[in-house]
Amino acid sequence: MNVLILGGDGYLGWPLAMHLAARGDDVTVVDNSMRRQLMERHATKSLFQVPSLEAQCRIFASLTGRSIRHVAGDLREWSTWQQAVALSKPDAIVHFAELPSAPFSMLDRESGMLTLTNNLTVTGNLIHAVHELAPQAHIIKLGTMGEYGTPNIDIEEGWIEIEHKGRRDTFLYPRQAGSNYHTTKIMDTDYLWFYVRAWKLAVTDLMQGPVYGIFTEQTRLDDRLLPQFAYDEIFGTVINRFVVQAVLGMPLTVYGKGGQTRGYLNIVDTLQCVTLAIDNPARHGEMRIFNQFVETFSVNELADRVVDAARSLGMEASIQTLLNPRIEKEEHYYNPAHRGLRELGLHPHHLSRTVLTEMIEAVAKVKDNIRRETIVPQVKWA
Ligand code: USQ
Repeated sequence: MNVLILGGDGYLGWPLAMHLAARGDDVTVVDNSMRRQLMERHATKSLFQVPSLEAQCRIFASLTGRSIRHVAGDLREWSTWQQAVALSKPDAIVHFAELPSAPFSMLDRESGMLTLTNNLTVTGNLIHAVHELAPQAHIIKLGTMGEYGTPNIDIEEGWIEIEHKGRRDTFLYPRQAGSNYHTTKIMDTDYLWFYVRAWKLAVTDLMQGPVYGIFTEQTRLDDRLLPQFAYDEIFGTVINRFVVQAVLGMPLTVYGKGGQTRGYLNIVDTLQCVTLAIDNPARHGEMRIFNQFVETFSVNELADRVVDAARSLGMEASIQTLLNPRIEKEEHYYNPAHRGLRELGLHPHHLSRTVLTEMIEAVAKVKDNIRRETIVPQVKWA
């Protein structure tokens, strides 16, 4: 398969690029380093001091004999698309090239508008690039479980059949986002759904929950191949943050009552899910939606598990309840379906004590890199 990965420098894009290259796919990554620059600007850094994407591609090739093509470019610019599509001749395009942070999108006007314009401009260019330059390509778009919000009814896998005044039809499942960022993902889905109908694009939209983890078969090869791993209040996701907090010996930052429940998955399962989508493409004219997570936890359950794992290693660990900086339900019903990827063959990895202790030990080795001052939440929704 020829696979073009948009946003190949990210926490998920880089491990996916190595995973696909290792199994023999022809992989091209595109990135404009926006995420690295924004992390620098906000005085936060990846926990692991990883080389540039270009250097990582070279190191990976020297260790494995497999090459990954790299295009340094901004996907808001059409010239980047012309270059990347000509080089890749993609069968599949995986779209990770979005600003993925809810707190960043709520920071101020500039960050909110950058999230909106970047995410929708890249998706818009993707639609036109496939139509004009790669009409056979299958689009695999990273959406988010956060598009659905936390409704008081079961969450279906993308679609819902509604009966109204004696008539029936199927619609996108109702969406109600919890941040500016999550709202851009809803708009992406609507945008793609229109062009699936208009231009018969083949689209898989993966509604992913928060991801955790460090290690994949390839990131284990060499420390220089580790992904960018954020733990700060803006770019870090909750499990990764809790692990870093435990290593520092600071109380884990549970926001509000801690009953907020989401569907989580290990980074290795993200790679599995995207690969399954690539290998089993949507049909042209089909918008296929999968809910991409393995198990659900409340924030309190996650904090308890991290405390348990840290204590098993002899570390002191505790929990602190903070005033919730976000506007979200802190106790709610949550029952999302997640059948599609299992049916395609997903073998889930669960959040075990072993997984957590391995993460804690890896973070402890680079404890001196942690910037403690970036952990306590400052960005508020209200
Ligand atoms: N939370 C805490 N303490 C913390 C950090 C977070 O209690 O220190 C809580 C949040 O309030 C929220 C939950 O943990 O209720 C998850 O927060 P998160 O920051 O891990 O995840 P979120 O902001 O929802 O966004 C992340 C990714 C995003 C992805 C999304 C999937 O950054 O790219 O789309 O997870 S989902 O959550 O299903 O929408």
